[in-house]
Amino acid sequence: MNSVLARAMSLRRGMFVTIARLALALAALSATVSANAETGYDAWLRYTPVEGRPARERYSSLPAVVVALGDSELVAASQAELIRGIRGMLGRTLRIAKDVPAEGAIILGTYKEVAVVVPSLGKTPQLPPEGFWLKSLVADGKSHLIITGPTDRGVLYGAFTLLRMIGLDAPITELNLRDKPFAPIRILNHWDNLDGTIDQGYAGRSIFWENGQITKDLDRVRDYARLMASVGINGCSINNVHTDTRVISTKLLPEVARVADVFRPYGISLYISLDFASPSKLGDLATSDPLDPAAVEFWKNKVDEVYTAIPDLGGFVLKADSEGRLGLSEHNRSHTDAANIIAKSLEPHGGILFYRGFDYDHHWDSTDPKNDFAKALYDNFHPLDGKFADNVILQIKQGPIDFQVREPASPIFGGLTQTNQAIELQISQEYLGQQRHLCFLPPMWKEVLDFDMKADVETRGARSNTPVKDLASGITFKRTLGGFVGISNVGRDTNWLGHQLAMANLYGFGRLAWNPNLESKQIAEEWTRLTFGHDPKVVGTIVDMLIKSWNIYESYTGPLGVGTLTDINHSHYGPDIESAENNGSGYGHRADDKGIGVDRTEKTGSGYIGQYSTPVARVYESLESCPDDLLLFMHHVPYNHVLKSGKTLIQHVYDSHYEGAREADRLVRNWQSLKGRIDEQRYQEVLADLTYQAGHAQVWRDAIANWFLRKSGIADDGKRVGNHPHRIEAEAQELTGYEPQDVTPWETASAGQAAALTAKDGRGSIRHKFAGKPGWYDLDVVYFDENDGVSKFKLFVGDQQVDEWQADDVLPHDQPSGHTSTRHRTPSIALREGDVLRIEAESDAGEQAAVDYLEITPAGA
Ligand code: GCW
Repeated sequence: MNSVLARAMSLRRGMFVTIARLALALAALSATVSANAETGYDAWLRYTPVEGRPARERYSSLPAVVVALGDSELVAASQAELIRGIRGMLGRTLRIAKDVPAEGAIILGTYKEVAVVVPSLGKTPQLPPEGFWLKSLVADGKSHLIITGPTDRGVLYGAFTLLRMIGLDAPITELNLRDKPFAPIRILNHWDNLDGTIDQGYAGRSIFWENGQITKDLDRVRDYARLMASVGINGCSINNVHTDTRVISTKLLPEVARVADVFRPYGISLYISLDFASPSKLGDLATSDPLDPAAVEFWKNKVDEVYTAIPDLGGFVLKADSEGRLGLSEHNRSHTDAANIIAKSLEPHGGILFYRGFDYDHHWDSTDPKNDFAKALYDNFHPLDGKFADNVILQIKQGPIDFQVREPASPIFGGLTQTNQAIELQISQEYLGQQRHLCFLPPMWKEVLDFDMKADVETRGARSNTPVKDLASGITFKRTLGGFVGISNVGRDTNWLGHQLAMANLYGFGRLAWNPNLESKQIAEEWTRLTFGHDPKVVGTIVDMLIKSWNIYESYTGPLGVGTLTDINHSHYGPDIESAENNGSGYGHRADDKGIGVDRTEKTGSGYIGQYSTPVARVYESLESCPDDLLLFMHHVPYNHVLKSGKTLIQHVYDSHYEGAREADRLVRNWQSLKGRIDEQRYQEVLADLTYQAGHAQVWRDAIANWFLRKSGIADDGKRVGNHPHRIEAEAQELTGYEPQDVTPWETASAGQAAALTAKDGRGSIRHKFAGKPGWYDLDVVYFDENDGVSKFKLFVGDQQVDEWQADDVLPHDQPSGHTSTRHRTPSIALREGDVLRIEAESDAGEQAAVDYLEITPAGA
């Protein structure tokens, strides 16, 4: 951008020429900015011109000068961001002044700094350190806009808020806006490995790591820091909790410090995930026993060394003794022993230890109904309440299992009165469609955040009102630390998360961490306006799609709190209904031929419900009062149990799955109604994602509906399940080079089988003779796009080739399954009775160009 300006300047031929050139240069600049923006890279910080927006004139009074007081890097970053944002949105380049000029200015600085230069500022509002105050003020006849707060972080959040207001067409005259974060902890965790891969990453490789090193070019990290800061996130861990010990090695620390340098101007404190076994693995000690004096010494020295490299490190994240991690139990020590030793070393540096509360030693045992994975966290940590050091935060997933499509709020939130806690929300859509399915998460998060645990009912009786957001933020029991941790999986894909619309979750997490009282709809609307502009049709359509999307995803996956019903042992992506049964994973649903669901009652089940306060437990314990959407989480019920809707459980499963798949289809059409109203690149990308989702929603629907039909033996009243009149099973057609093959698990392929190309030369065909009436038809080919090769398909009607495509997606499996099943649609082909439809395919590597079925439906039906 500077070079554009410089070139414009060098062409100076008198003042007017210069101005004209500059205007051109700026126009070119904003054109480049918006052209870049439409890849999704700029996310909600696009800063596109307000030109043509009704509110444009609102901003004409904005001062032309900006002053950054003091020497804080954060205030300087705020100034740079304001210049950038205002240039983008208003086409004006603010003048930088060192001191308050002889005209009105935007003045950036902390309370103290501003009071010195604008004595008439008067009494400043009482705000926590990271709060801010945007104040229009006339002093000595000059109209200033003051962006201030108790600390420079507050100033930064104030600057981003002002930019957001302009982006949203909000008025900014006569401002007197004060705001403050709900909680001090608002951080993101990344599960990035040092080799550049990401645990549960779906959008390319790590932005932080490559080949065991921090990436050379940190520009992307800087832009990520801007995105985080713009929604008030103040900390970020950059390596997987399944840690590579080297992250704190003497050799790597200077590298890690580079990331802290990039984060610093944006108020993001760096956090590092630790390996509990570092004393032995890195320090060559005989033991990592947390009470062994040598291990204690190791941690002290190591933590001092880390702080020498990164003096403002936020602290550490530790996952010990969980999911097979080496931990304290092998030394016969408790969680507090482990946490407190490290916390003690952190204390002199003001550092915090996040101790992950997840998955402890409760292995599913079908012979012991009391042994319930969902109970593990409470059982392990409730007895330790009050024993953790003051700088330890117990980091608790929103529900007691593991980010399933619907879970109740984890009871431990209400069970700790003397321990710092933070709620962990997963932005990564691990069990929620892996950023291939649209699933806007704030509505789900809000259900948990707003859930009243009635945690102080013992002391306050019926007046108890303790929503999870208050408990997790430390408000209820007056803890100084607490708040929100988001698991994020941004990668190097241009649009960060792989799906353009998934960025709404990152935005939503930040906004809710700042203020969990915001409504999901407001968040969706803000995000949509900032990301796609203000066309009412665009805003209305996208907001509606976002708000419905979680329920849509839920309705074609796991119903009524039963779990997502995905493959729990590997990819966590497509359907695999029995994967969690009989293997100790603890995520299962205990289905038999009479009913389904886990009995977690106190009376006859695992007793999990008893971990809630009495009034909450009472609601869950009784079948009558337990909300239907969590029914199968709390109870084992027969298939013919009648729900509050009046439907039987089994009919609800059938209906909701058909409705969900239909809604997924509707999402495509909603999106298509926006053609021409948003830029082509993002339009096409989202269209491709939604089209895929609609196909995969059918795979889910059929898998679950068919599985329940077989298990329960109860037919669908609507006669849809197991009944597909338009479907042509590939394995039953005339095959050349192809052979019928069983698909595992059976429910993930139509009729349990596919046709797989087994011929040695890798070529084959599938033929079908069309017997319908002449007309226009859409032809769907449902095939398996594995991650181990790129097979090729050609479609013929008679001798005429009508389509071709490649199976070049990278879906998470190397076999035909519910993860790889995908659909190709050839729209509107003219068919006549007797036509021979032929798929000619070439297999590649291990991918056998397997086809599940063809479906011929009247065009556009
Ligand atoms: O859901 C599981 C994920 C793991 C993750 C674990 C955790 C980093 O499948 O990839 O490990 O949760 O939260 O620690």
